[in-house]
Amino acid sequence: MKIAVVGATGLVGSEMLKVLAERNFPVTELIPVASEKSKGKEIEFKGKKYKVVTPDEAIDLKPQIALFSAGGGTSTAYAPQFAAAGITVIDNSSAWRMDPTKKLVVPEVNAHVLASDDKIIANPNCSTIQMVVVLKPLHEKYKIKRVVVSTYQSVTGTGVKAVQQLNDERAGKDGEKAYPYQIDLNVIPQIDVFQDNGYTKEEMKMIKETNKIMGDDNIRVTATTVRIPVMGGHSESVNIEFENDFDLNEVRDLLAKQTGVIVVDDPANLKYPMPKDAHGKDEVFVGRIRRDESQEKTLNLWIVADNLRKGAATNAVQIAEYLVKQGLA
Ligand code: 2RA
Repeated sequence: MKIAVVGATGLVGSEMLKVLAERNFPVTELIPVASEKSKGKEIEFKGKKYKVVTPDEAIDLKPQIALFSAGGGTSTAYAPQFAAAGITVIDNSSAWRMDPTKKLVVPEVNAHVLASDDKIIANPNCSTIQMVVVLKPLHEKYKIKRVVVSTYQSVTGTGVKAVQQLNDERAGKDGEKAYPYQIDLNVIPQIDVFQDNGYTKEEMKMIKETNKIMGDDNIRVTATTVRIPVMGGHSESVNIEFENDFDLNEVRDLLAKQTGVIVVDDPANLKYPMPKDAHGKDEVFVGRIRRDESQEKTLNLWIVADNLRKGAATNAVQIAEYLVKQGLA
């Protein structure tokens, strides 16, 4: 297949190239796409060099699938043009996620909603993806009433500039700032911009996207999203209230059986998920599984995943794999 990666020079775009190669996605020709200023730059993929082209040039090259990760502006402007040319777009920006005519997909949760006429498919927000993969089997079994989530998010979620800010601060150097405050030796309780209701856009994404992906608007969600000086992945403390009671061993079994989830939950041996271990992995890790003793039918757990992998690139490539397997692209 001819595959375009739009935003190929960015953090998520480079991860998409790695994941396509690692998973042996059937790429016959790669089309790396970026803005005019990166045009002509060479990108290596599976030992071959490919020249970066602009989005307009990429449309003329007619790939079957285009993985977009170049920001909301590029997606809003170009995804419809790619789609009109018959190219299936899998878009990692937030531009189309809440559009009722577009599917928002985490393959382990709702791949079944995809159809051959879906030409722009939205890849959810990183912190939402890792949470819903864990919520899915629990909702099926015990029916979730309410979720309270607090996140501890890696600077890689912001992009290259934020990684540079953290590295500069650690080296005692001045440089460009991605955040309004120092991030090293600090915690910033703001991810993305504030909304009128006092929540940030990231928090509202976690709330709305969870309902859409789970296909259930009755699940009540509240979120506090926080940036921490970490690089390997996002962590989440999640409190889940169910309609029905559960057995802790059964919860562990359900999660262990869930595709894409690895249970790391052995407090006696100090084993629990951490971003430094999740880094570079495609799975979602869950641990610290315990009852909330302050309220019945309520569970606490801790979820960690590499936000550039399952939270972005891996999920997008898995959608592409599903489309190919089902003959939908
Ligand atoms: C973040 N959720 O971590 C974003 C990236 N999509 O900032």
